[in-house]
Amino acid sequence: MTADFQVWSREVATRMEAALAEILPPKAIAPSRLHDAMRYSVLDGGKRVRPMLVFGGGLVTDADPERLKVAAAAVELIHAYSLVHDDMPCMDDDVLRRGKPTTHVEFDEATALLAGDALQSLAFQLLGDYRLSDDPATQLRMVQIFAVACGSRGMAGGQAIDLDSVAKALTLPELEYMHILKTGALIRASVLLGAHCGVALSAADAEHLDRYAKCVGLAFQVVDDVLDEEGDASTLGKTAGKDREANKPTYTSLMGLAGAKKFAAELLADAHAALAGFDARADRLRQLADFIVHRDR
Ligand code: GRG
Repeated sequence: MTADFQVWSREVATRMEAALAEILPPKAIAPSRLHDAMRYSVLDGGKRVRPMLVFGGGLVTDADPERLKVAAAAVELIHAYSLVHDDMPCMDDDVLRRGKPTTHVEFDEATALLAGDALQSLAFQLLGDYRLSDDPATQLRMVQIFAVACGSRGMAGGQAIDLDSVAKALTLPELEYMHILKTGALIRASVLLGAHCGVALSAADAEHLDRYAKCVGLAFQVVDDVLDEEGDASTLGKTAGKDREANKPTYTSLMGLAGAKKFAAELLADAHAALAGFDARADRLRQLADFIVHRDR
C-alpha cells in the first residue's frame, strides 16, 4: 500500500465515521436500546472498504464528495446490517466481530434483528432524502441498483445459498455464483453508485467499470477465504477458521490455498485490465483493487 493511498483511505474512513455518527439516530432518542444497538453495530469498526469504493467510483466521474458521502453511508449501513444478521445464532452464530462482541451478544437477539432491519431501512431512506444525481432518472436507477444488490438476487440470495451449502460439495461455478451474490453484489453496487453520483459515463466505460467492480467483488471473497484459513482472530477481529469448522465449501477447500491465491491474483489482473482505458482519475480504484487483494484482515 502506498503512503499516499494510506492517507487517502484514512481520510475516507474518518469522514465516514463522522457522517455515520451524524446519520444514525442518537441513543438519547427513543427507542434508546435499538438506537444504541444500531450505533454499536456501525460505528468504530470495520475497514470501510465499500465506502472507499464508492469514493473511488465517484472520482472517475468527478462526483461531488458530499453526494459520495451519502451513497457511501447507505452502502456501509447495509453492510453493517448484513454482518449483524449473519452473526446471529440462526445464521453463522458468531460471538466476535470487529474485535468486539457481536450485536446479539452485546444486546440480545431481538434487538440485533431489529437493529439490522432498521439499518437497512435507514440506508434506503438516505437515497430518498438526498439528491445524489442531477438527473432524477439516474437517481431512481441508483435505488434500483442498490435494491437488487441487497435482495434475493444479490446479498440476501447469496446468503440463502450459503446457508444451504453447509456440508455440500459445491462445484466451483456454484461457489462463484454464491459469492458473486453474497459479497460481490454490494461491492459492485458501491462502485456503480459512486460513479452514478457524477457525470454520465459512456456505455463502454460503464461496462468497463462494471467489469472492474465484478472482479474486485469476487476477489474480495477469495481473499476472505484465504484469510479465514491463514489469519488469526486478533488480526481479523473475527473468529478465524469458521468456514472449515462449519464444513462450508470455500475457495481454499476447492482450489487449495495456493490455487485460491493464484485466482485472486488473476482477478486482480482482470480488474486492472478493465480500467486500462481510464485516466488517472481511476487510480484510487486501481489502488483499492491492490489493497483488497493484498490486505491482511
Ligand atoms: C444476512 C442478508 C444477510 C447477508 C449476510 C455479507 C454477508 C451476507 C455475510 C458476512 C459474512 C462474511 C464474513 C462474508 C465474507 C465477506 C465479508 C462480507 C466480510 C466482511 O466484510 P469486511 O471484511 O468487514 O469488509 P469490515 O468489518 O472490515 O467492514
